[in-house]
Amino acid sequence: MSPDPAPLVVYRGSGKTGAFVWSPFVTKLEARLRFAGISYKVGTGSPASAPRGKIPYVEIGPAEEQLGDSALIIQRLVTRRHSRRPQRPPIPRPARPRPRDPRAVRRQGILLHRAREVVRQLRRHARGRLTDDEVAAAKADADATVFGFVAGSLVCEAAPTTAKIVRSYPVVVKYAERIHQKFFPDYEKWD
Ligand SMILES: N[C@@H](CCC(=O)N[C@@H](CS)C(=O)NCC(=O)O)C(=O)O
Repeated sequence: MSPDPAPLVVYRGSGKTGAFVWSPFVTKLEARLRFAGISYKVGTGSPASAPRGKIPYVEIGPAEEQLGDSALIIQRLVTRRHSRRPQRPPIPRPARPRPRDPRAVRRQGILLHRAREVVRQLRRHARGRLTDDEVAAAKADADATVFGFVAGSLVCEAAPTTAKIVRSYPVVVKYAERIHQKFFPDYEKWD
């Protein structure tokens, strides 16, 4: 078998394997890598040996380049690799021929004005400038972040109050269970 062209090691600050660690940022990163189908190995590491003084951090490729911060790692390994150039959706132009009835003309003018306003608003809020791939990536980032914090809260024995608050939202726990089942079947689940 040929060696992995870009071996990736995620340092989690714990030697435990087959289980979530307490850090929400570590689980956020692991979730995002798994959503994108990027395989990785886990390593222990510690904040003291991390490039930014915090876990998670990763080591990439044969050169063993180190990179810290979950958001920057995700941007480097997932978002940039999968994103395409954004496309600008066209602003609707009036259909021709125009109806002759003056009331219909006025109504059409109002509708068109509103449609253009909606497109302008979308562009202003940037959604209208995003490709479907970019929207999917943003949703996956959000899922990974929420999952990281929910799973982190549920496994962290040092924060029982936080776990209790999370458990008081059964929908949130079910959401995390679904992600666990689909993407982390090899990991022990929280109690
Ligand atoms: N912005 C960082 C935050 C990472 C972070 O705060 N990690 C904590 C563990 S949850 C840590 O390493 N703390 C150790 C320290 O600050 O000394 C990221 O997204 O990776």
